Amino acid sequence: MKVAVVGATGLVGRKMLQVLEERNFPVTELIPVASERSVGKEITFKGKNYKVMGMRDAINMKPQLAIFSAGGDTSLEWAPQFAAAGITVVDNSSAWRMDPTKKLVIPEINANTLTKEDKIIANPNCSTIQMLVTLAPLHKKYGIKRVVVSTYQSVTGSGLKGINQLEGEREGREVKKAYAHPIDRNCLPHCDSFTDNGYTKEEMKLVNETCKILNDDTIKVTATAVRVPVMGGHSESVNIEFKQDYDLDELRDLLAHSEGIIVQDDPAQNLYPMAITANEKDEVFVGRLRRDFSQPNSLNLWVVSDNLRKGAATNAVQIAEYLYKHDLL
Ligand code: 2RA
Repeated sequence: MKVAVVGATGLVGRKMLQVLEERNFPVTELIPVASERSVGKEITFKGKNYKVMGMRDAINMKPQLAIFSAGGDTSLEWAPQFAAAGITVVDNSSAWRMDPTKKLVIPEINANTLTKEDKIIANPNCSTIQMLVTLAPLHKKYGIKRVVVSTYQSVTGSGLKGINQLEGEREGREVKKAYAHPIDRNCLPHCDSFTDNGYTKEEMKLVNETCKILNDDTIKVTATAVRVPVMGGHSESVNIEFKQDYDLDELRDLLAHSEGIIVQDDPAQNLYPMAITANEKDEVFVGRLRRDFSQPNSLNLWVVSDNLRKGAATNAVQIAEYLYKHDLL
């Protein structure tokens, strides 16, 4: 299959190439696409060199699939042009996520809603993906009324500029700033930009995407998204109020047998999910499961996942795998 990767030279784009190769997705010809300044650069994929090309040339190569991670503006301009040429687009930007005509997909939850007519498919935000892989089985069994989440997000969520600022500060080098303040030895309650309601766009993604993906607008969500000086992996503290009571051991067992989840939950052995152990893995790691004694039917848990993999590249490739397996391309 001819596959285009749009944004192939970026942090997530490069991770997409890595995951496509690792999972042996049936790519017979790669079409790496990037901005004009990167055209002509060479990309090595499955031992073969490919030259980066521009958008129009990529469309003319007629790939069956294009996986985008090139920012919202580029996706708004070009995803419809790829789709109009009959190319199925899986887009990692926020451009199409809340568009009522576009599917927002986490394969473990709602890939079964996909059809051949879906030519632009949205990949949810990284912090949403890891939270919902965990919440979906719990919502199905117990019904979720309300979620309170605080995130602790890696600088890799800001791409190379986030990594460069942290490394530069640690090494005492002047670098281009990704953030409003220093990030080394600091935490910033500021991911993405602030909106008129006092929340950041990152926090509102958690609020809005949760209801769309679980297809339930009654779920109440409130979020605080924090940038932390961590190189790989987002962590989240999640408080959940259910519609009914639960048995903690039964709930833990349900998660342990849910697709895409690894439960790491043995405080006596200091076993709980950590960014350094989730890094470069595709699962969502859940631990610190405990009843919230402050209100009925409520639970606290801790979720960690590699934001560049399951939070972006792997989820997108898993969508592509579903499309290929079910002959929807
Ligand atoms: C972040 N979730 O971590 C955003 C990027 N996708 O900044």
